[in-house]
Amino acid sequence: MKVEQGMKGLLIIDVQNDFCPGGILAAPEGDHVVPVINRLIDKFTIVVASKDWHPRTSVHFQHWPPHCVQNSQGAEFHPELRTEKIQQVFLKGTGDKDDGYSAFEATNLDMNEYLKSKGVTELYVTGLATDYCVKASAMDAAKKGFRTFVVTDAVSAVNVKPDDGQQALEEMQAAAITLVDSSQV
Ligand code: VGL
Ligand code: ZN
Repeated sequence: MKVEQGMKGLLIIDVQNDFCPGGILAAPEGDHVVPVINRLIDKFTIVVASKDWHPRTSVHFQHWPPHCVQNSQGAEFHPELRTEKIQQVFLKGTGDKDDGYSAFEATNLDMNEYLKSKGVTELYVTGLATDYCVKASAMDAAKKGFRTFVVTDAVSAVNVKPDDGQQALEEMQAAAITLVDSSQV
């Protein structure tokens, strides 16, 4: 009998210049995720990414310094990310009243439908930032029925408060999301 094998998808959240050191809303160690993600990419047949993609003015900027403005240099992927391996980019936070923390809120394409149409049942979440968009995306993935993993050495937090990243990981675990190290993938 053939055992059904779940298709694994890699989701790379917001590995953009503005969230890396030197950027306007940096996760202090945001660039550390890049080599880890670059190694993980080869273990997946389905690789997708999100971009925070805000208009020049947005209610979102009442909470945050203006970042990841559409077509700006800060909204570009980190220059060392292996972007040629990314099969689809999902744009989120694109409206002027839209925070768009979760990649499932992307407006250019429905990510849930895309991943399901590719047969993805297990989703491995990586990228920036642990305490905002990684958390929101992983929580939505679990709600939408994906077996959801967060790769702990492939995510990094902004840490407005010093333990925000750690708290986010605990909240995700409590929501039946599995934390794994990249060596376990
Ligand atoms: C994010 C804060 C504001 C993120 C985006 O990508 O985690 N955080 N916008
Ligand atoms: Zn944003």
